[in-house]
Amino acid sequence: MAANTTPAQTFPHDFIWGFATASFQIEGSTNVDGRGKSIWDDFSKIPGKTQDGKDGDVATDSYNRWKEDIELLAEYGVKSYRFSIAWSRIIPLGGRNDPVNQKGIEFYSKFIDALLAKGIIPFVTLYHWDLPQALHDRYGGWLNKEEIVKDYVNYAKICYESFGDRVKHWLTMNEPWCVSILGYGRGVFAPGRCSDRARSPEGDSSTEPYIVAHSVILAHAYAVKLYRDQFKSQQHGEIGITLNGDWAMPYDNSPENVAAAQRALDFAIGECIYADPVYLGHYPESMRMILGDRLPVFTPEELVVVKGSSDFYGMNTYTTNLCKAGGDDIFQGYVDYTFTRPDGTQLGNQAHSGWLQDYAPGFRSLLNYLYKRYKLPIYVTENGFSVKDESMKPMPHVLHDEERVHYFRGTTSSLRAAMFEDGVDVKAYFPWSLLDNFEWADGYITRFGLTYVDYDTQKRYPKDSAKFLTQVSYRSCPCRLALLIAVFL
Ligand code: GBH
Repeated sequence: MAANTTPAQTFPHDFIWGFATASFQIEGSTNVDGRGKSIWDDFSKIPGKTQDGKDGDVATDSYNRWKEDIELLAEYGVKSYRFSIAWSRIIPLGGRNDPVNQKGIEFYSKFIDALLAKGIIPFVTLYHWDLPQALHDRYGGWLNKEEIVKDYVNYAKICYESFGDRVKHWLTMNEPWCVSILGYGRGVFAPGRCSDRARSPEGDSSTEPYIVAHSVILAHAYAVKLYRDQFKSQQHGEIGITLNGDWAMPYDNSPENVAAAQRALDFAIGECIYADPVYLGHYPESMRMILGDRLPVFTPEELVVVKGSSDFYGMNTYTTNLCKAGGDDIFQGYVDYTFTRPDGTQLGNQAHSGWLQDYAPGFRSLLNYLYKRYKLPIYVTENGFSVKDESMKPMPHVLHDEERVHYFRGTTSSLRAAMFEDGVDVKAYFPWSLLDNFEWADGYITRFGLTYVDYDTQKRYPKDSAKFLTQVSYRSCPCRLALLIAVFL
């Protein structure tokens, strides 16, 4: 792999790059302008659900500071910004017969206009985990396929109608694996349901995640169908889903660990519980063998809508796992993950998040794997690193986030190698995240920002990683010319 870049390896002029965030992680102002509660509002307030006991009421105060955020994006010179819309700002009670909140529409509308005025392309996620609480209370939210699919499609429709004249890039769902497995299997994310009664009074980890997964795929697929049938011909946008997935390598060469790594890809990392139905039209065999009739069946009619329901492969990826057969975690397909190699060395530098180490070659491998398997252009919609103990570091030292710079030096170089040496068609890259923000069950302790947020003052300070990404990786060049020269030399 090329360690350094040459001019010919800079990104094509239509390559989309920018930074990403999500509504509940940054907006705060949970109680203003008619917003209804989301399932994270109360969940994050239950003692023990977030590491620091903090909630999303203020977050990075971006509902108030949106102009400042756009200024920052413009200063960074990004081409695009990936953000999400809070369903419960648009329809406070969530449902198809519930009132629409004009103030919510106005907020995102002026936000989109302001981005466009700065030449920044809005890249919009419709659902980044903040289900309206009212739908959860009314009929069980994602557990009720008949209702939720219709309500989600109605919400999507309002968004296409309100913003689709200006938004040309839609993501229906962020990381449905997390929605189903973390929300209804492990019970660590809202609504926090699972079989462990110490954690949750209700829930069934052996069935609910798959019911939820099924609803989420169908809601996505019918929202895409609606867009394609009724909006695309006038609005000319593209739409797809974004899935989480980390690269899996066998712990050693033993046949069972080689098989385990493939099973991890099939099963646990989130690609195939969604990707195979969406892109190939069926669940992977290894999942069917383990889960049997727990996997809900698509009717032939549903399958027609699900198959081919994404214009591109939306990919969020952070790390690589070494895989060993065994363990009791069905959500990982009975595969144990480790970062420690057989010789005792670590795969890479450890992040603050226990599940994350810096291992750039895995990023290149994953891009190749997904491109070969699904044969669609890839949009990398998240990729990032939490520096260990960053919350404890003093200013201005904290701004010199060398480990994050190292991470992005690696991933951007892997990205180039995948594109220019391996021929993978990657069309977009969004590092996570524009800002330090509400890191779900971690509260504010774990920081993924390229911009440091001082939560006492809400002031934003660019970290070295932001400078690295804007100045080094994407340096636009007279590409065509450089390429021609390189070819003729
Ligand atoms: C992204 O998910 C989210 O989209 C984003 O909102 C978040 O801020 C960002 O990651 C950083 O965390 O140890 O069993 O709890 C990344 C995918 C999948 C990574 C679940 C963490 C934890 C598994 N995530 N995984 S577990």
